[in-house]
Amino acid sequence: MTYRRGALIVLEGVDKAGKTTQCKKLVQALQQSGRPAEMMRFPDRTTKIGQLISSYLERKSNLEDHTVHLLFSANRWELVPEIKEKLEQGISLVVDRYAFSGVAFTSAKPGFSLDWCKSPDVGLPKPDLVMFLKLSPSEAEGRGEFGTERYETTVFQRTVQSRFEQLMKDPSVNWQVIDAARTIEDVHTDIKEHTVNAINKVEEQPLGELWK
Ligand code: 2DT
Repeated sequence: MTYRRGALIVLEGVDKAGKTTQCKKLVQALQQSGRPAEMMRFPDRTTKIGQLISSYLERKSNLEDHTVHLLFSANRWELVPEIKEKLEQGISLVVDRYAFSGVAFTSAKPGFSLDWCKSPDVGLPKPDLVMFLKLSPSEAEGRGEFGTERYETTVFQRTVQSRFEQLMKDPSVNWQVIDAARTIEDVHTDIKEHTVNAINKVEEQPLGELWK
C-alpha cells in the first residue's frame, strides 16, 4: 500500500448538536473498518493552559476576554506538534471543536471582530474537512436545559450560530453542513461517508495552513 497521511477532520456546531457523541462513534467506526483514527477535543483541559480555560468555563475564575481568547488559541498551538506527528503516522484525527469555535464564541461577545478573532489561529494545521452539525436554536432548546458553564445560554448560542454562518461563507475551508436534527444513526451515516471520502482524498496532498 502506498503511504498516506491521516486526515484532519473537525466537527463543529452549537451546543447540544451532538458533536461529542458523533466524534466518538466516528472514531469507533473508522477503527472498525481498519482505518487508524483517534479523537481530540478543544479545549484540551488536561494541559496547564487547558486547566486555566477549564476553571474559567466553570466560572471558578475570571479572565479578561482577549486573554481567554488567546489562551484557547495557545491551547491549540501547544498540540500542533502532536497533531502533525499523528497525521504523518497515517492516523486520522477526529477533532471535537477547533479554531472555528474559537472565533464564533469570542466574536459573539461585544466589540470583537471576526478578523481579530481569527488572527491568532492563522497558520494552524488546516482541517481537510469541517462538518458543521446544524440544529436550529429552537431544536437545541427542545433537547433540554443548558448546563451551568459559561456561554450556555440561549441568547449567546444564537449569536454564536450566526457567527458560524459567517465563517461558513469562506470557500477556502472545506465545510459540510450536516442536518443534526435527525437520529444519531442517520447523522452518523452521513458523517462517516463524508469522512471516508476525505480520508481517501488526502493521499499525496500536503497538510494546509488555516486562513493563510
Ligand atoms: P465543551 O468542552 O463542552 O465543548 O465546551 N470555546 C471552545 C471557546 O470559547 N473557544 C474555543 O477556542 C473553543 C475550542 C465553546 C467548551 C466551551 O468553550 C467554548 C464551549
